[in-house]
Amino acid sequence: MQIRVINPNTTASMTKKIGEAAQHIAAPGTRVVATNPRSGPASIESHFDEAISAVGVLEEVRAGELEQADAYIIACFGDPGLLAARELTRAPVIGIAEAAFHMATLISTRFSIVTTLGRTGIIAEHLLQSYGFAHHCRRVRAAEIPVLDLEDKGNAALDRIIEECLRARDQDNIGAIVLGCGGMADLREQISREVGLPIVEGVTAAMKLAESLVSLGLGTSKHGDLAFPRPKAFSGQFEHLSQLGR
Ligand code: 5HY
Repeated sequence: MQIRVINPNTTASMTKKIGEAAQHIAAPGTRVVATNPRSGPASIESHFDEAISAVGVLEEVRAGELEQADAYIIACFGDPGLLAARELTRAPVIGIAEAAFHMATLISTRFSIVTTLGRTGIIAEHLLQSYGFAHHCRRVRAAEIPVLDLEDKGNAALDRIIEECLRARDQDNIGAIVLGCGGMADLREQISREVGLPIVEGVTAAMKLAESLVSLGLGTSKHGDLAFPRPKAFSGQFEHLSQLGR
């Protein structure tokens, strides 16, 4: 099977890292195609960044449909454009936040999230509410590091994340920790060793869920709100979408 892993920001080094982490955990026979939009924010750290990145995600799903992708992963912890992306395909589309929440509640009754910036924590809280996991999450913590600090091994980003995970372990009365950024895709094993708690990382969690759905022959339902968009005229920079609908 071919799984298209979409990094919604435009930082190629992060896309490469996310793709390697996904391929590393993939089952034999699963091929990961890691991509990012050509247009959009270098990192997603606000509602504005997220709104712009969602259009890029949709363009990547449209490209994936031409390459017969068997499943899609949206590798940003805000799950930007998730439901809209599901309208464009019969294949499963998994957001890394939603995947991590599902996995964390299968191994613990309570978990905390450790993300990058406090201001993006609210986005995670909104997702916890809308996905129905709010009562499982004790706390959304922030290491207060810009997302792109994760691309430079030289700074203290990893130490800040581990410190915050240790605080969560010692103060939040939890059974697991969810890492709240796609840019942390390569950190799960190291942090788990340092903190001694199960660490759920979204990209790898989403890979296993996507493989499971494809192997079960389960895809995005086309009955109801996730049916293909209705055909209509689009104008300006979106004119090319006019022949999209079915
Ligand atoms: C992410 N931003 O996963 C989010 C994380 C965050 O560019 N990739 C980003 O901190 O909200």
